[in-house]
Amino acid sequence: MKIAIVCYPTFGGSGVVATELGIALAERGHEVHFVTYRQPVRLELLNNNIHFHEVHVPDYPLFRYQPYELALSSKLVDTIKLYGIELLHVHYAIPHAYAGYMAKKMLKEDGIYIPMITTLHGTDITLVGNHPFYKSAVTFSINKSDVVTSVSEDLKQKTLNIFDVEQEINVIPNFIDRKKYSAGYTDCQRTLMANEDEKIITHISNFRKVKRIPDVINVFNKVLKEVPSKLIMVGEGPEKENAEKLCEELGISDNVLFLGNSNEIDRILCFSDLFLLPSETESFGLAALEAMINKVAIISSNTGGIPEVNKHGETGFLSDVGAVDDMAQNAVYLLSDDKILEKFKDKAQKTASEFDILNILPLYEDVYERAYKSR
Ligand code: GMT
Repeated sequence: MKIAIVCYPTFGGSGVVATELGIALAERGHEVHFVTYRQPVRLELLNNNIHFHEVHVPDYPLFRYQPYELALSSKLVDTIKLYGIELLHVHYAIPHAYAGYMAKKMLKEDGIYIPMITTLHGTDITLVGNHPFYKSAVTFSINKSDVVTSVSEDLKQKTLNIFDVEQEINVIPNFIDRKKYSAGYTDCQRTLMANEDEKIITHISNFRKVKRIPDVINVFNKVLKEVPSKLIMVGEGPEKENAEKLCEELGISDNVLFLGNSNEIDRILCFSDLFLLPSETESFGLAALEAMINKVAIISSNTGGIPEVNKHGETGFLSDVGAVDDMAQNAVYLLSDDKILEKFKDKAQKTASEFDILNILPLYEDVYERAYKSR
């Protein structure tokens, strides 16, 4: 099929999922067209089956806010016509589903019918879409989608609770590409990051409030009192500066490395022992899944879709949001006994394997087919 994918091209989970999905679809022989304002970060190679179309929004002084939706829907119409695209898949409802619907309407005027699949990722429902300023438009564009998918059962339930949704919501979990990890890393350079007697704890996120970055630091501070260890913080975002300050105040800066955004998180995760994800809310927790496939155990909050990924007492532990002491205790328990840690790491990797793209891709292909047939 010829598929247009709309997503955020940034380091966020929704963009990563959309990009990896597009790459996998292209490998299966579909022709994939990414339409977004920058080339997605994980999209390296463009080829016959993978195209990228940049949405330009000219800066005009009259506008206080530049009309991105308008530019996006216009670009969609042109691209769909030019390449004979058969299906539109938008990731993250705001504003993509809205712009997608407008494109659909415009194309209909020319006798072109294009089915639209909307994938809900989390904050488009729980934080942003929920806002009264956006809610009507988000409800409208979800209901106008031909097929709606959500990345976890929890997000599906939240969507049904928050919005007046008439559409069926299909749960299609996020995924990893298992074959990338089966060989392991021959150049996994643990010694660059920590001494031999130290354990390595990692956190990866966009450093927004919802990630509860101070909890990450406070859990680590408690762990450090019991277990020699290093904390690796990967990502950029508004909470990063405060996190650096907190490390200074606690006197633990020498043990915490802030690496910024990385395109090579697997090279960091391959030598990590534990991953911390104490988020306020998380529709899925793709970062945890990526850690798990790299054989990393998880200490996380028991919120949103995380329990669908991190199995309490098997792949790691779940604690209530903000329960820093409990998280630290669980982390110390795992890090203090290599045999136990290894068992959890193994189970984490096995559990993550169930989310292999080979199992998930056919679910997307099914909904594509259904949407296409409903024309
Ligand atoms: O984690 C973020 O804040 C970024 C956000 C995004 O839209 O990229 O992530 C959301 O989508 C990811 C991919 O489906 C999920 O794994 C994350 O759990 C979800 N984030 C939240 O719900 C906070």
